[in-house]
Amino acid sequence: MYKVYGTRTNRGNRSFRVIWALEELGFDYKVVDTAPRSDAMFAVNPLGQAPSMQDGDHTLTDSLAILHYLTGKTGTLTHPQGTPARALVDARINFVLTEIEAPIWLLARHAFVLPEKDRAPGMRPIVEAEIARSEKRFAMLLAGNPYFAGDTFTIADVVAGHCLHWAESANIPLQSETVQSYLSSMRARPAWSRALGKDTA
Ligand SMILES: N[C@@H](CCC(=O)N[C@@H](CS)C(=O)NCC(=O)O)C(=O)O
Repeated sequence: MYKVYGTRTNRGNRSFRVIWALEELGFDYKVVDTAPRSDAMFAVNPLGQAPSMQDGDHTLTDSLAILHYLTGKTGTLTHPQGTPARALVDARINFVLTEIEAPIWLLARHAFVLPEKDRAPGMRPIVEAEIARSEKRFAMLLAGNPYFAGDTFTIADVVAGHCLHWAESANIPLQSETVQSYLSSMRARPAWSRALGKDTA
């Protein structure tokens, strides 16, 4: 059984990506409720960051590395290395991490992660403008498809669904109807509800 160190909340915490993917893949797992930067988190991740995951004697860190590890077990939710389909999944993930996650993380760092003395004021309008721009580009890449990387659900959707939801949780309103409707379809997935510990519809 996999042990995820993090929390089931999807209000930003990246452990939700791992839990959601575990639910999509139908793996047995348990969540060990562990706060970032707690002693318990430092015990399983030298950076003290969530998430971390144990598979037997092995401890894995970084949400994306863990997603790739899990998909490597089944060959599902992504495509084989060395194929154009895989390159598309990876490109979409990189887009989300650099153009959506990075600005939201910057806002979070200067709101509550960094020590108060290191926080810069005035981040919110800058970040909102960045996200507005990224949303337009997201909608353009989605191009009317139900999924972000090709015609099936992949870990690119796990990362995208989580980050878009995170934006809303951080009170960054999503302005694109296309993006809103994509996010609704991700939230409607039974595995999303199960990942939150809710009954499935
Ligand atoms: N690239 C890492 C980032 C992990 C990360 O920054 N996690 C946040 C919680 S979502 C955290 O633990 N922050 C506390 C800190 O950086 O000190 C990943 O994707 O797992």
